Amino acid sequence: VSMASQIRQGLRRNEFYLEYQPVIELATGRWTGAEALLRWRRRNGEVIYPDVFIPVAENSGLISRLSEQVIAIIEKDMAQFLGDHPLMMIAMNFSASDIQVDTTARRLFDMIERNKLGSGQLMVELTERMLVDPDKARQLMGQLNDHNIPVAVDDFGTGYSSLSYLESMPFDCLKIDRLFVEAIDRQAATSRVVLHIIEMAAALGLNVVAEGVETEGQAQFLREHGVRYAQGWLYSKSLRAEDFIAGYSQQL
Ligand code: G
Ligand code: G
Ligand code: MN
Ligand code: NA
Repeated sequence: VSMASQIRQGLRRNEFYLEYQPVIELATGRWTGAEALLRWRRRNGEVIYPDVFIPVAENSGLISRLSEQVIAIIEKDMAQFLGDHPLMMIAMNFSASDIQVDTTARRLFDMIERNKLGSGQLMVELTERMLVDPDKARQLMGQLNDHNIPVAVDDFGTGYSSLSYLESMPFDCLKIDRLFVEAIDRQAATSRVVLHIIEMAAALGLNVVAEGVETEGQAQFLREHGVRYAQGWLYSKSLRAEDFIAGYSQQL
């Protein structure tokens, strides 16, 4: 049986769910929101990660159904929580196809409207590598901006974007890939690259989230250089919705 038909079956059986990795403010350690990360638990108990099934879904025309599921799950898990906590923000990952056709974006607009969520309570992440069609990307980002949905460039540093290219895209936020965070305090040359990324983001007026923060040393370095937000195992791994909400209440 092909993985594509297993994904179809998984969709029918509601085997997909989301985990939420807290995003924290580096200055205070307070949770400001989360990134939603898709998971697939098959009947046999096996958990499959998006690195495995997203590419298959992309290549078999199933990705928009998965993105639709993601929006439906965020609504079920988080609409109430977001309504009660108007400063909280949940980020979802778009795939390359979600840029080509605006179906996913429109479902997101409907969900936000239906739940009367505030400006900036949902964010969309696009990876650098998806930006191969700048006109399409700019068009989608314009639509998202019109609906008060901030857009983050994800995995920043792993693609080929130049400063001028980034500047031509209406991003609100830049997520520093964890490969760069890992190198802080270990590899002098890569640490310097992180500093360039931070400076560039500041010049463009972008919020910065550092990903994959695992040590207090990394957090210290990022704080000292003006990075405001972070996610990573130092703070929390990704959590089931109920654990995220319980954890949030505890840290207040
Ligand atoms: O947590 P982790 O191993 O699952 O995430 C692996 C990668 O999969 C991340 O880089 C993330 O961008 C991607 N990913 C996670 N959830 C989703 C999703 O809902 N949709 C898409 N397109 N990608 C996702
Ligand atoms: O969208 P994206 O590529 O950024 O998804 C985040 C990925 O990073 C997920 O696979 C998540 O499980 C993983 N991750 C989150 N925090 C950490 C961390 O502190 N260290 C490492 N090595 N991986 C992390
Ligand atoms: Mn992401
Ligand atoms: Na990332």
